[in-house]
Order: sequence, then structure tokens, then C-alpha cells
Amino acid sequence: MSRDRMTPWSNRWQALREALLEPRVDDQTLAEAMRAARARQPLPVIWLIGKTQSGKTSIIRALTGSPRAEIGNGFQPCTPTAQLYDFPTDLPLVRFLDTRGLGEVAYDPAADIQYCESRAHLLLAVMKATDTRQDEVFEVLRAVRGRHPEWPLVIAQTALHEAYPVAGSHLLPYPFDQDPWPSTLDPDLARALLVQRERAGELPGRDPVRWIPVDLTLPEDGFDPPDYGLEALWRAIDAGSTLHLRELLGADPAIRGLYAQSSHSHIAAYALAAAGVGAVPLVDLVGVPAIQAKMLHSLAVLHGQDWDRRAILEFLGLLGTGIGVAYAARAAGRGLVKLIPVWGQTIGAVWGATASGATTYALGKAASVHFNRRGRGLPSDAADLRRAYAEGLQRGTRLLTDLTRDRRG
Ligand SMILES: Nc1nc2c(ncn2[C@@H]2O[C@H](COP(=O)(O)OP(=O)(O)OP(=O)(O)O)[C@@H](O)[C@H]2O)c(=O)[nH]1
Ligand SMILES: [Mg+2]
Repeated sequence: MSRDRMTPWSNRWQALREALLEPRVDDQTLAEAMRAARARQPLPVIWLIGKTQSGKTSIIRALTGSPRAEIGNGFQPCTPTAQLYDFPTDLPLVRFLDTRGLGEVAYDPAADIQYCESRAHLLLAVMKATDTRQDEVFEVLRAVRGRHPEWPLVIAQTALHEAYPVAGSHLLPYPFDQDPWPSTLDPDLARALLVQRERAGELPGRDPVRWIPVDLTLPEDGFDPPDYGLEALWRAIDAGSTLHLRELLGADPAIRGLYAQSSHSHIAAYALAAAGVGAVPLVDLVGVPAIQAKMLHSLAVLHGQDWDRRAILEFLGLLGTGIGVAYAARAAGRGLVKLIPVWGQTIGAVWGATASGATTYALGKAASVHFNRRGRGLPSDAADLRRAYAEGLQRGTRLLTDLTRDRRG
């Protein structure tokens, strides 16, 4: 175990203060350390398998909220038959692997399986609901799940409206999570969806296949809502994997309401880097406090806030009061660390990588609340920061426990 992981919390607070006020790590070293931490913990991979024009890119757009053009430009070649898109581009949290040319040329998934072999995963098959010729896709799924029965499989049935009568509209509320489907569902559409499922036959694998009808249109197409079925797709993804992808990407409405998605993904990326301390020499050298200091700085920039000595001291003062650090410093010497309310709460519950990551996550969430309020000209107070920190610690612990375990496993 690295020295950093055993540092008492009161010393960590002191170290954070120093890293903020007297930084000793230059930006370039820090950037390299972040890259090293990331390389150590490969990104979770969502593998999209579907014929050309089946709607793969549309699904990436809907899951990440990125514009199509940005995804198109962000694709990088990966294997001879797949390209990848890392999201977010600057500090990626997840990797989408997109198969190419399926249905047009003979596709051999061997190289893509091999690429995915050691990475945490989700298989996301994509097929147009009205396209009955999916044998080749099913064959690939059989091969992949035969080799990896543990990989969860979600099959999205896309472009539903192509089966609608002229001027038809989406049935609301979304009916496909009811069993049986309601009688108001268009019979042609219901038939198309069921035929496709029957043709799949028995697909191997540990968990049942999750079939999710979606229609991910553009606003100008005039369908309401444009992301029909997205909620169900997220539920299936989260039920199938332990990666908490929705939360990780900040696509959870609970998170969207509180923080801008961009600051959320920054926080998650820095938390993951902090969780890598103890695993990579360069990251160890830089240490958790430097990563946290860099995160706070970049959050201030994202929120358009000053981050000079005065602003830093103000934030530390409020946060310290909020989470009881002043008390911690006094109590630590007498062996009363367990009584520290929030800052020390992780001590019996989690340790090591998760604790470093979770406290970084919590710190980022508290800072977001602080910057948010200041940005709106409102006072930021210790009680708010304490709440944000406590909630962040809880969410961060859950997020990172599963993520770092999955990545090791
Ligand atoms: N209405 C509707 N259109 C969709 C849906 N998914 C995709 N499309 C449309 O179908 C076309 C192809 O979608 P893409 O998302 O680019 O499909 P793809 O699988 O990435 O295609 P390639 O990259 O060419 O293999 C686009 O015109 C999309 O707007 C959907 O769920 N509903
Ligand atoms: Mg595409």
C-alpha cells in the first residue's frame, strides 16, 4: 500500500491546502500522470454491433449528448473492422467501439473480440425494427456471447416510426416496459418487433437478452419525444452492467439538474485518476492532493470563476467548516479521528483506491455547488458544501467501488 493511502485525513487536508496555495507539480507532469492513471485503468467499453445505417451513431449521440458531427470527427481507427469514440474527448470516461461494414462485407469478429477481451464491457446490438435480415448480426452475437457469456447484451430495435402508418406518432407513455404490451400498440409495429426477436432464436449468455425498442430522431423530424425509449435503454444498460454508466456520464437527470454535465465528467475523470494513485509510479509521485488541486482549478475555469489565493482560501474556509476539518485537526492527535463527521466517514467503510477517488469526487461536487452559487451572485455557505460533499462521498464510493473492481476483474 502506498504511503499516500495511509496518510491520516487531517494531513491530507493540509496537503490539499498546500497543493492549492503552493503547487509543486507542474501542469505537464500532472497531465502525464493523468494519462498514466488512465492507461492503468482501461476505459469501460460499450461495443456497438449492428449493420451499416442501423442507428449506432444515433445511439452514441443520445447516450452522450454529443452532436453527431463531433462523434464523426472523434472516431479513431481501432481494429481493421472497428473504430472507437472516447467520451468526453479531453478526459474520457467511456469508450464506444463501433463495428464497421457489418452487412456489407464478410465480418469476422475475432479481432474485435480480442481487443475487448480484457476490458469491462457491454454489448449493445443495434437493428432497425423493420429490417428483418439480421442473421449476420445474430451470428456475430452468438460467437461473441459464446466466448463471453458474462458480457451483458442489450439489443436496441431502432427507427420504430418506419413501421408506423402515415402521420403516425409515438405511443405514450412508452409502452414496451408493460407486459403484455397494451392493445393500443400498432399491430404492425408489434409484429415487426416480435418477428425480429423470434428470429434471434436462443442466444447464448448468462443473463437474458434485454430488447429495447427506441426511436432516436432529430428534433426536425417532428416526433415527440425525439429520444423515444432512451430512458428504457438507460435502465437496461444499468441493469445489465455494474458500471453505473449513466451516473458516470452525468446523464442521470438527478445529476443533470444539479451540475453541468461537463463539470460532472471532469469530476469523474479526476476521481478516477485519484483512484489510480498507488498503482502507477508517476501518479504516486504526483499524489492525490495535486490531482484534486488541478480538478478544482479546472472547475473554477469551467464555471468562469476566479481562482486566486483569496478565492481558494474562501472555499477552503467554507468547506473546512462544513465538513468539520478544523475539528479533525485538533482531534486527530488524540486518536479521535472516527468522530470527525464527514471527512473521515470513509475510514471504516472503504479504503485505498476507492477512498482516494471518492473523496476527490466529493470535493469536486462541493466545489461545483460553490462555483455555481457564486456564479449566480449568491453566497455559498458551509451547510450547502457539507451536504454536497456528503452526497458526493456516498455516490462517489458506489461509483468507484464497482468501476475499479470491474476494471481489475
Ligand atoms: N427515426 C430514426 N432514425 C434513426 C434512428 N436511428 C438512426 N436513425 C437514422 O438512420 C440513419 C443512420 O443512422 P446512424 O446512427 O448514422 O447509423 P449507423 O449505424 O451509425 O450508420 P453507419 O455509421 O453508416 O454504419 C440516420 O439518418 C439516422 O438519423 C432511430 O432510432 N430513429
Ligand atoms: Mg455511424
